[in-house]
Amino acid sequence: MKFNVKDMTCNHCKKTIEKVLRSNGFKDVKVDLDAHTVEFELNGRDKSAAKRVIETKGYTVE
Ligand SMILES: [Cu+2]
Repeated sequence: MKFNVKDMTCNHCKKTIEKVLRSNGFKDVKVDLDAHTVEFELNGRDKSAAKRVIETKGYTVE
C-alpha cells in the first residue's frame, strides 16, 4: 500500500507517521520524505483504517 502525504515534511513527521501506523498493526512502514510518500503492508487490516490513523495525527492523505 502506498499513500501520498504531502504535508509530511521533516523527520518529526516521518517518526510520527511510522509510529502511528506500526502501533496500529501495519507492517514494513517506510516513509520517503523527498517523495512525500509512505509505503506499508496492510497486514490484514484495511486501507481506510490506515488513512484514518494518519489523519488523526493531522496529516492529509491522498
Ligand atoms: Cu514534520
